[in-house]
Amino acid sequence: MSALATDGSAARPLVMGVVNVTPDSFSDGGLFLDPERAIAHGAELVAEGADLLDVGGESTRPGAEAVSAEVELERVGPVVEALAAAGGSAIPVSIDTAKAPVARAALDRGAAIVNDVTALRGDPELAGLCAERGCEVVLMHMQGSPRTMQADPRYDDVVDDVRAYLAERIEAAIAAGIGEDRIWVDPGIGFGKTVEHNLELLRRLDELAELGRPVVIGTSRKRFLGAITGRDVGDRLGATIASNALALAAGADVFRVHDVAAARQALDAAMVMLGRADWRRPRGAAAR
Ligand code: HH2
Repeated sequence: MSALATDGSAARPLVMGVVNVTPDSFSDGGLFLDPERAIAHGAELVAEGADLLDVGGESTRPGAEAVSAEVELERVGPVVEALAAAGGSAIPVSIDTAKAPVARAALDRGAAIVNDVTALRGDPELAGLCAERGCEVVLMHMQGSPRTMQADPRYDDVVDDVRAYLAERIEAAIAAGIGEDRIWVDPGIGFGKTVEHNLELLRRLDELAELGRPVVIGTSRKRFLGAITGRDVGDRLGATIASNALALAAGADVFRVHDVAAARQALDAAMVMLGRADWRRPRGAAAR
């Protein structure tokens, strides 16, 4: 199942709702570790207008401890299964993992997309698995690893460096047999980047769109938004929305967010303001 048109373009912005089945995610750790709560949360995000759900069982926040494939799978397995089954009639589920055994089990349970923050560098088995299954793959840029990435991130030119990295990872994915039309790219906001690096990537996102693949962007509630607003992690929705609207204007296609209803409304309205959608036919308009 593809979440995009056959030419790889998104006719409208796709909202990817985050379901973190973890005890330690940076903004919602522990809230949805119980599978029943995670499943209910995913269903709620679908009702709020998500186009995709991204289910993850390992936090990648700076300094996070790695977890084993067994633990990760125990967390995400039942959640993917329930949401992908419900999504048989509704929306595709993405598995946020760098581990082939977790991805395999999630694909077996109905996931349609593999979202890998290591861009297929973390597990040598993952590229072949994705090629074999023909699923969509998100290749994200990260400098270093979650444990160390925020120590002292450096680039010559962050946008040129991220773009070159993603171009190389696209080539590697294609060489492994993954169809180019299955590949999405993501600059990895907050993954080995200073506040300035994140801002520069957002301002020049159009240069990543030139790679010709759908661009995923994940700014939701992240630390750089706290740095520029002085707001705590639970109080960054306004800044998240601003970053999503500007990223949309700069060419982003897929928006990974925790707060789906607000993002959906903002992105649909921004599409009209950008002259890319007709306001006379608002999405989901109440018949009055
Ligand atoms: N950000 C996070 C996790 N996965 N995947 C992509 N493609 N892009 C991102 O920006 C991205 C991602 C971090 O957010 P979250 O999942 O809420 O936190 P944690 O890693 O602490 O679980």
